[in-house]
Amino acid sequence: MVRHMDILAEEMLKIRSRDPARYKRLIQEGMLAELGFDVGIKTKAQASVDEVKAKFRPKDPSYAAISDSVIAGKRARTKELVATSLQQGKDPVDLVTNALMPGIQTQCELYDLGKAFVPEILMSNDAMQGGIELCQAQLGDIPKKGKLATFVAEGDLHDIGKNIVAAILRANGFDVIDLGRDVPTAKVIETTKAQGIQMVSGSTLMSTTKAGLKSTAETLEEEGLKVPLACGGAAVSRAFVDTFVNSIYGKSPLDAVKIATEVCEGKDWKEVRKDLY
Ligand code: B12
Repeated sequence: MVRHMDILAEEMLKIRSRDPARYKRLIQEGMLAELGFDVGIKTKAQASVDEVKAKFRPKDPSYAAISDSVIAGKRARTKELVATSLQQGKDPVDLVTNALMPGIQTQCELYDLGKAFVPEILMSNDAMQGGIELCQAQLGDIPKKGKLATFVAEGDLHDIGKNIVAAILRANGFDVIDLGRDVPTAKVIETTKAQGIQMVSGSTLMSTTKAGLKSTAETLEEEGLKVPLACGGAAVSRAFVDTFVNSIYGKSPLDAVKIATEVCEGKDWKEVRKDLY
């Protein structure tokens, strides 16, 4: 029995360095907590609402007010606060990343802990989108660095992260066609051909829908389009993405920007992996 636990602990340590998101999820699902290990991560029962809020709360008071307003799901108030910050000269990309995103991250973690519910998530998402729209409008028409498509894998309705990635890519000068969520591979291929897409960004949050990213990357390759797939989202790990061709793993929206920049400069997926991993 002890031997088995040792093997499990060793395996968990490997997962922790290779794929922290999966490690955290396994812990949250209680696998080790049930065995009584001190894993250094609070379980669902332990983390309080205040602790979760404190974890993501921006230090800048005006950013904290925006984040709080997103958590409260107040679209009009969020827009008002974002408009004031923009008038005061705050950078729109910084506002998306460091004021709006912490709000939705807090709400998502609270939901995961059973301390927020579906309507609250959707209202927070709506409030965040209101703020994002103002930030995008402020950026105006900047010369485009390349043409991209974003989508969420077939069967998956989680689109909050994909929306953030699309917003950050646009804010960094890319022309982005957003195909939405629950998108079949065939739709991605069709758009890529018809619109002259240079890179596709795919997201997924469920283990059951990860295969959609693999099939999309492989089909893009089989069709000879030379269009790589940047892959991300909480269910996706680098270890998984490295099992198929024509794909590059990224963790954050800024990774998506780095990948898109290299691809639109003419690098292929193998070169981008070498540069960014
Ligand atoms: C919000 C949420 C929902 C909302 C979704 C609303 C919406 N419009 O998106 C609602 C309530 C509808 C929902 C429904 C369900 N959900 Co849900 N949901 C979540 C929750 C709490 C947060 C997800 C989220 O938005 N995170 C925040 C965003 C910002 O993070 P993100 O998407 O990962 O994106 C970031 C990065 O990954 C990165 N990124 C994203 N894409 C890309 C792409 C590239 C190229 C790069 C570089 C980076 C990148 O940038 C983003 C910003 O930092 C998670 C739990 C959690 N805490 O993660 C569960 C979770 C994802 N849901 C889960 C499940 C099971 C479901 C349901 C099946 C529940 C049910 N039984 O009905 C349904 C799914 C229905 C379906 N067919 O899709 C599971 C999935 C388990 C698994 N691993 O398979 C989770 C993990 C909860 C859990 N612990 O069990 N859910």
